[in-house]
Amino acid sequence: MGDTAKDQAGRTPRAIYLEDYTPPPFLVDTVELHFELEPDDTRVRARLQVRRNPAARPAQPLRLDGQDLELLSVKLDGADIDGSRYRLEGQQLVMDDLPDAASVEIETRIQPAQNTALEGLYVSSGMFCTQCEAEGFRRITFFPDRPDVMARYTTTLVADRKAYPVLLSNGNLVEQGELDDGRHWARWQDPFPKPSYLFALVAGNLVCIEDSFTTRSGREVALRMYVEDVNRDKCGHALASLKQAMRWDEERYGREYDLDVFMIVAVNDFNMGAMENKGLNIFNSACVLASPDTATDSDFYNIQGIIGHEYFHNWSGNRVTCRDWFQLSLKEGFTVFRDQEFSADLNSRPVKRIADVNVLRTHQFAQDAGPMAHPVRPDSYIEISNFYTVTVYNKGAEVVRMIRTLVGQQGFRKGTDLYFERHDGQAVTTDDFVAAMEDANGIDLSQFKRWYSQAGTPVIDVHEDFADGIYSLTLKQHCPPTPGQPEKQPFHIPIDMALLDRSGRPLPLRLEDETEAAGTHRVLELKESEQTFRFQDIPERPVVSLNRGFSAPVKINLQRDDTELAFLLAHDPDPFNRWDAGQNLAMSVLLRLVENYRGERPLTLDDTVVDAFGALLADEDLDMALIAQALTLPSESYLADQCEVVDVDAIHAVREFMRRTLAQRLYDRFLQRYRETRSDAPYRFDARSMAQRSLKNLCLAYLMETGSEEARALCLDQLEQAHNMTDSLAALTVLAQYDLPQREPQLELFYHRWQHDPLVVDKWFAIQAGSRLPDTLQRVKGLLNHPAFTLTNPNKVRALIGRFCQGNTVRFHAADGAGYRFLADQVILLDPLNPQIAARLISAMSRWRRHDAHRRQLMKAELERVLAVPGLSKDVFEIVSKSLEG
Ligand code: 0A1
Ligand code: ZN
Repeated sequence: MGDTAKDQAGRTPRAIYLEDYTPPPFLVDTVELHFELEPDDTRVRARLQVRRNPAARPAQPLRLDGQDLELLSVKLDGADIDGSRYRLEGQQLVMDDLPDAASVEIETRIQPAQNTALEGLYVSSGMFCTQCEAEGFRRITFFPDRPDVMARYTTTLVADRKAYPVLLSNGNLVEQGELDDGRHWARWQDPFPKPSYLFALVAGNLVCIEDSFTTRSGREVALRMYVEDVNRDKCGHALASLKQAMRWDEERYGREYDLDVFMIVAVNDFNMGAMENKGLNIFNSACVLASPDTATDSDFYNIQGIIGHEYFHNWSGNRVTCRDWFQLSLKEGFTVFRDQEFSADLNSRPVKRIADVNVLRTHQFAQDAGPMAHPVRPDSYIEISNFYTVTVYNKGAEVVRMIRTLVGQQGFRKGTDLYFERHDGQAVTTDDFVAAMEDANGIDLSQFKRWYSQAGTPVIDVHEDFADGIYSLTLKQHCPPTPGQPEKQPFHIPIDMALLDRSGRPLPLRLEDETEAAGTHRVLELKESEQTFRFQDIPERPVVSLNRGFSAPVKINLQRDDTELAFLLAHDPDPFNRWDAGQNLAMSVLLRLVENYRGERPLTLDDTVVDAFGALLADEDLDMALIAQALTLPSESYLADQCEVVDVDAIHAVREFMRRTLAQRLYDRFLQRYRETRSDAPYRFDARSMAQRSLKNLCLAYLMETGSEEARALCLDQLEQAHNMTDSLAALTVLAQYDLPQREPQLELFYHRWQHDPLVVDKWFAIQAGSRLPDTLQRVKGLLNHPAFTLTNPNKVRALIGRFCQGNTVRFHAADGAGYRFLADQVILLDPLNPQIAARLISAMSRWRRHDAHRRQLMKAELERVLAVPGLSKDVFEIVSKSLEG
């Protein structure tokens, strides 16, 4: 750890360790909260019924967390007490010598309008709202702000009736009334015990869009969505998705909703996507509001998934919650798995799987290979907000998926039934989750649990042998070292596989100890460092299809030539592996081009490769979305991850070369497909129409690579004619990549058309920040001063700065270091306002060691400049210090 940096309180931030966990000394049975809401002077009264925890070490004091609070008064069992009966110790209020049960009442003052960190109670577009996960509740009142303290909440809100006609909190509305000073009040009661991170309140001038859902046991649930009046027409998709999610959880997991009302609120300023507060989900407006003319297919798709995700948390997270924050993946990994399956069931399963694996391989594998690598269940952290990561979420979901693969669909359902039954109302650990799976299925998953405790991406080296009708497959696993974990034990890895004959048909599989063949695919369980599987009666040398459907989150090391990859791309019956073969084919071509980039010879592309992609494009039977995914070349950042030392410019140049060459050689096919897929039908959100639009827009992007007049005319025509955001944004995004006379006027036109809609303006910022044109950084800097931009809105920051630094590899990594300087400057400005967002941004430089010496030096210097800033947040401190160390 760097030894000069200090946190905001002037201390060097300390790490918290899983092994130091101890049960809470006191439990809280009930909480009565009373809020008098004023933007600059909110009074909070909290009355806690506390009781000594019989499971804790005796004679410990009561410790209540509190941050940035002005303490006004403390009462014990109804009587005022003075400072001799309690002490403020760091960020805790400590009371010694309490009786075994007591009522503690505390009054505090906070300033929500000054809260730019967006944790705790804050004001967004004139409304009050909260974000308490992970440790935001302590910014509202003094409380044991840890998830293993579960209490019943009653919340009274008092506010000006005109400015805040809507007053919401968790649970059911039990009483409301008027005061004679123009204020009104409402009291909400949540019958379910919950941890403080699930507390929420909202007060504002909002309209309510209503719907309802009848549970399968016949209970009627009121569904209410609260939004600003201008957004009243953007609620339909979220409400439809919510009903789909409610039904799906009943059908797939036997889980019903448990309150009489389910509320969703859209807010403009939000650090993440959404939050599962009990009965009162709060959403980033970008992740919930949609209409065909302002939201794209991927927005619609994501909203459906996020609505599902937050709803599913009601069981996986709220009714059964986490004992401590090291267990975050208990709720997040499982819930991501649930939302992935929900989307797969409602749309195209292979398309969803490919998208999810793409995220995992580009972002999670990269995290595993860098200084912030951590296990799915981390064992230490400095700032928990930094651990809402692709590892905890997405790799966590893969771990749950592997359990399902190992126990089968029915065994998995038995396991989840047991888990919910055993732990309803409890705060538990990932070990408890695994134990339920083991007990329900009578199996031993002790080796498997290494997936929770060991970081890093396992690599499997594959060796094949074929002789005398016996095909031998040798799998050798190893896992590279990660910070704090130099050596790893072997993982328990489920590898789904098949053997294909010359025409692509899967062969019957019989292992040496079996009497007859059973099935044409197999889940092999690799548990040793090295294992050989021998398949009998194989008539010819087969082509192996390995890790089908990406059954394990590993890297497979198997040398194949272009012909074999092209064969799999054309024939593998597993759609995921078909796509994967295409990616591997493109990747091996691109990596060879990178090798030769600085040599004498001009770049060339073999016919095998062009023909393979051309055949795909012409395939009338294949799902159009799969074609589009297969024709999308691996991203520059994914390619960079495959290189020892990253050559940013070479990677960019060869990828552009391959796109251009495919576009030129397959021009007619792209054109034909483009024409076939254009349609004037009104917008519909369904898998088929989305697939059609994705293929059409992919074709347009390729056609534009050729620079033809014809392509340009098509692009401009699409911009003009488009009757939905998917098509107009796709055309504008392509146009923004080229220095053409129409570029500026079209960007301007778009802004003027949509300037009243902040979510569309975000897209407009992002398009410009993502342009590969050389002057992009200048442009981004200029846009920082645009009236629509503000550093205090996370969506704006992500659209402009985030897109440039994380989604525009070639411009961000410009050799003069201007991109790095820009990022550090922005992080230094942002950190005092919103540390969470600042920390996420600076992560763009955490893998600086992988670059050439010149860029390494530049990035390191910028990281050091950030680290030297006095009063740096814990959030940024942790990322920067670990990046410099790792
Ligand atoms: N539990 C939420 C994610 C979330 C985490 C932290 C937040 O504020 C800092 C907000 C949301 C989810 O998984 O959706
Ligand atoms: Zn979640």
